[in-house]
Amino acid sequence: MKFTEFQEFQNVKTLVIGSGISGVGAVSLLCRFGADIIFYDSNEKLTADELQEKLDREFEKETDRPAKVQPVYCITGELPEEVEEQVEAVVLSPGVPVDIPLVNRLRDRQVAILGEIELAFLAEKGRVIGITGTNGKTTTTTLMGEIMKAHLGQEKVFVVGNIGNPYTLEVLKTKEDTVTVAEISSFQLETVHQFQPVVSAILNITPDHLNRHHTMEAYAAAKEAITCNQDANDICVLNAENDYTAEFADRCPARAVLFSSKRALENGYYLKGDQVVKAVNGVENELLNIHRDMNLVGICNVENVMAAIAMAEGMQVPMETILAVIRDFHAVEHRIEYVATKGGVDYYNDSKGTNPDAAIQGIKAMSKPTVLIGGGYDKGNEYDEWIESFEGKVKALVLIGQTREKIAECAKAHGFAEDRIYFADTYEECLKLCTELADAGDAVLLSPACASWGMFPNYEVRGQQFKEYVRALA
Ligand code: UMA
Repeated sequence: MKFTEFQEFQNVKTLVIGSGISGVGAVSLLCRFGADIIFYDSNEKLTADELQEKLDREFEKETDRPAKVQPVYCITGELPEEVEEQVEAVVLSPGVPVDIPLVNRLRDRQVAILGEIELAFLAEKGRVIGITGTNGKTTTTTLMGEIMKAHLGQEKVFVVGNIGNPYTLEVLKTKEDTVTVAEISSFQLETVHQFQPVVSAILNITPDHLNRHHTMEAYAAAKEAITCNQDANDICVLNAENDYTAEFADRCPARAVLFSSKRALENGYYLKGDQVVKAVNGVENELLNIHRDMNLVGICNVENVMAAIAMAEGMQVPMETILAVIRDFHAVEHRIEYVATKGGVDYYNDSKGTNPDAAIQGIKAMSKPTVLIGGGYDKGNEYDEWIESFEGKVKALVLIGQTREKIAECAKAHGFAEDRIYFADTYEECLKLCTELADAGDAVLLSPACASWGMFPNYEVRGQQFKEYVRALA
């Protein structure tokens, strides 16, 4: 069974797996589609009543909710065989791997498997901009949303997806003249079938989430799937300096538009000295000065800005609108975010540095001796390049979480002095150590190179807690 129209869900026995924000969004939308829903979470610590309460809380907010919708059957723990047998379609939350036994069995039975993004897209009425990449997605998506709002008006733009706003909860507001700016993770791209952005971007592809995708090839393929329904009328913005995305430019089904932070391009956007330049057939046009016309720091952000300019031009936004928004735009929370100066020490929250490559950008952006907080959930990443990027800037390493021993061993192997490595069990302890280790004129940076899972529900909560501890310092 294949779903190409949302009307096809009428009375279809649909299993929604995962009771996080995506699952709640998917159920809410499927109710409108008239589906016969089973809302399921494999976490046996949750109860069916708790799942129902999550739905009730969402439904209460929905003022336009139809009076008559089918009741939702909620279930947690093991899914009974007789329930599984009835399932005709399944909607996966992003955090649910596509190769767990339950999903494999359903796939073998030819049951349609959709992601939450795909489900939402079936009801999309306007144009979509899709943004993926290992790092920079959230900053670029937020900036892109602001540019589109400046161009079309607040009410005509929806910013959704991995950024933390489920697409399924917004899509019914879309109209022919609206634009949806969607941050899409590799997890979400594993389960798209019809999803077709008019403009997409793959900002970069570096090792991440390998415990889920198993190989770099599979991870890159998931990212490339953002273009799987695009054609030559569509645009895909790609980073000319990333091995994976540069190579993809020749295979990309959409018209590839390139940006580079390292060299001039015959056609595309690039950094030349302190200027972002656009070239058309080798003819250059200076667009902005990265110090005067941007508040964001770091080369990674210059790349994000170039990608946003390329996408916005692809959406026919006038350059003066684009540049005006960039001039006013400030760092997104949890991305190399300045928190406070306490005792002469600057504190930065880069909790979104959830993989080594993102964390490299974090440390690169520091200009002072830095006490670095790292460690967290083990996604199977290697830390060598991250440690090498310290370049004498890191005066102490405070490590926490599942990966702390692995990182410590790696740091020592790269010549980082053992007596400058410290372990903490809690974030409170981390902060205490940092205040002892950092002197006036230093910086403390939380940029863990690891996900927060296991200690926190997500990187936002980790960053919030860090900021609370910092603000409470004398
Ligand atoms: N679950 C199962 N079975 C499983 C696995 C999980 O039932 O086999 C259940 C869990 O018990 C849990 C629920 O699924 O109750 C969680 O679902 P989820 O992890 O998909 O969480 P959501 O709250 O729906 O959040 C998801 C994204 N989470 C992940 O991709 C892990 C959010 O991205 C995203 O903001 C949100 O959808 C809206 O689109 C977070 C993230 O960490 C921020 N993303 C990764 C990243 O940015 O690196 C990809």
